[in-house]
Amino acid sequence: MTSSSWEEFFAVHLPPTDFEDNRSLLKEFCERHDQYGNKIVLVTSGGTTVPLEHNTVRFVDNFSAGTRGSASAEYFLEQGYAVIFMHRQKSLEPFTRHFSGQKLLDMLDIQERGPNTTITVKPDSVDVLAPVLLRYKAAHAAGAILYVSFTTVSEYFWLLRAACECLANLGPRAVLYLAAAVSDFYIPKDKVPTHKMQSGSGAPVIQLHLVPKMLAPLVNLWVPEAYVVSFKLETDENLLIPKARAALDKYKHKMVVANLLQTRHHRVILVSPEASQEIVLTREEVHAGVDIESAIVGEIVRLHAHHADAAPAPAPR
Ligand code: PAZ
Repeated sequence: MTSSSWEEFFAVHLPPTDFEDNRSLLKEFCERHDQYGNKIVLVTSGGTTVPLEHNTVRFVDNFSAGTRGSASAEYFLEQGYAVIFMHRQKSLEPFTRHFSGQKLLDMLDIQERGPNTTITVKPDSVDVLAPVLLRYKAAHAAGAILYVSFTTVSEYFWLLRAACECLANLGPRAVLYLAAAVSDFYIPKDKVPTHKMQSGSGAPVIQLHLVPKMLAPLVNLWVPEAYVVSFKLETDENLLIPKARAALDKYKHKMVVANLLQTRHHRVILVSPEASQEIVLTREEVHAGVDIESAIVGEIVRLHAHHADAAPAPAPR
């Protein structure tokens, strides 16, 4: 498998068609919150795709429902952060995640009386819906959350770099919480066929190339003062901590949240250069619907405060 540099990746892969619109939204959001001295977190969420055809019928996907990212975004908002929620299109989103599938429709009643139709929330659903709706309305009224979405790995990288360029001005007030499951492999643009692959042409041979490691320029060049948290997903327990430590040694960022696919919703390990801390939900907590993201975000917010306090005062602009 071959790999290209990150510069080469951006030179070869053109920005997505809605890129300039998203860049303007990101710029406006960061400038507005920077003016008030707010903290901003970039939460990435969901998996990226690698298209096998330009007119894409098939693609390779990365596993992630967006549970981690969408829940975490809500807890960062609760802690007073402005949130850029950069997510895979159609993956879980903050607030609406509580009512996925048929849950919302099951909470409603409908009465048709002649020309008047009334829709009401069932009395026993008000207590469930109201707190989420209130937090949703408050976040939107305050302009505290911006949604931007990606599908392919190339769209993800273009958005990630654009968000970093806008966040750089915030210096240590910015947090990057990179929970998305990003493909390590891709097919270079010139090797992707234009049209749907035909079975009549025989079994296709597909060579995947290594995606350049964007964490290196991100930490060193794009947002050198930010508090950067990456995530490490493994399926083999023996690899988890060694790989998290190796990432910290290599990229010199602040934290790796290590998790196993099988247990990710009730156990994580926060690995930092100085220490490692396990967070485990009890059986009762899992049963009661406690989100592990509440504890993860709480700890990151605490450590970020130290990071921001320890940073030298910003130079006047
Ligand atoms: O989205 P989800 O809740 O189903 O899963 C979250 C996760 C496992 C994708 C995330 O915690 C994570 O580890 N992201 C990084 C994955 C990676 O190593 O590429």
